[in-house]
Amino acid sequence: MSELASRERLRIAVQKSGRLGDPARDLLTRCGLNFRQSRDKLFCFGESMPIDLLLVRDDDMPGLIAGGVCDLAIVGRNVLQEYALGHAGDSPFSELRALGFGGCRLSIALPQEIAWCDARQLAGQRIATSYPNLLGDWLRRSQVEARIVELSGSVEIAPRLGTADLICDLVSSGATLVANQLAEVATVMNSEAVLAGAATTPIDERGDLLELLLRRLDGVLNVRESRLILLQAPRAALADISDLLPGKPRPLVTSIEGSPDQISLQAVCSGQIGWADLEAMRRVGAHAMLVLPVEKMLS
Ligand code: PRT
Ligand code: ZN
Repeated sequence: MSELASRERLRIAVQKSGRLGDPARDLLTRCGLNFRQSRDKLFCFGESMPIDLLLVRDDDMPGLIAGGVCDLAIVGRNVLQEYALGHAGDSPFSELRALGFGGCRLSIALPQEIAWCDARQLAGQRIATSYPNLLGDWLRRSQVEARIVELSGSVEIAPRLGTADLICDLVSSGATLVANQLAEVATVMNSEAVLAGAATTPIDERGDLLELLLRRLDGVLNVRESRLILLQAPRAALADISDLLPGKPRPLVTSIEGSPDQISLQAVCSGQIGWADLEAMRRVGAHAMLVLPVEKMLS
């Protein structure tokens, strides 16, 4: 068995710079991992667990997993699927978890002065993109033949330079399109950062480590939108207050020493608790309300 195939430590590819690097490392830190960075800043040695990071460009990540150099990667779904479409012979990746950051969409955008009807009007047009496989796949599914102009960056200026008629690029706020007088007209795919791995789980120590990491990740991801609420109220208001708790959790209710008609309530609510929720609870008698973010949860 090769050295790579029999590694005991799990290796995760994380973006070296770029928009997914910091949130990826932050997420892993919240899973209890901490790292010592090598002097060349390309490798982070896991000190709390046998899990190391390789800091690379996102475009290299699918190949690193396919080649067995890394077990996992935190990468945009767009990058993963672009690679998978171009390497039909490789074993596919598995998307282990969607991570809820790096949200964007790969969209078709036209110069604002051109009216949009449907995909058929793209026939024969030149479309600039960094995602030729995803775009090609979408055009095939839309039964449209167009010319794909592959660019590695600055896609949005291609129509103004005359090198393409329209573009297919990632959009998040839409500000870049507006600044370049382009209008978003169709979505090719929705994307976000995902934890990706090879299609088959490693059967050595890394398999157990992966399971542990996924459990911790779920403990962080599942409570990310959750809030812990603490409050006091008259016992008679319990039913009304329970009805108002976002996500309708089962609250933990305790009596307040010396005040038998008063209760103290604690509940983990799925979703934000807004001012309006608190005001509604106050109207039915709640007071001393505290809302706290939840960092992690293990059931
Ligand atoms: O150096 P490296 O190769 O690793 O990084 P990169 O420059 O290729 O990628 P990077 O860091 O820009 O993006 C990494 C990943 O973040 C992408 O693959 C997506 O999964 C995700 N992501 C989320 C985005 C955006 N949002 C995004 N808005 N990636 C790029 N953009 C760009 C887009 O290309 C366009 O130029 O931002 C501009 C549009 O943004 P808005 O807000 O103006 O619409
Ligand atoms: Zn890249």
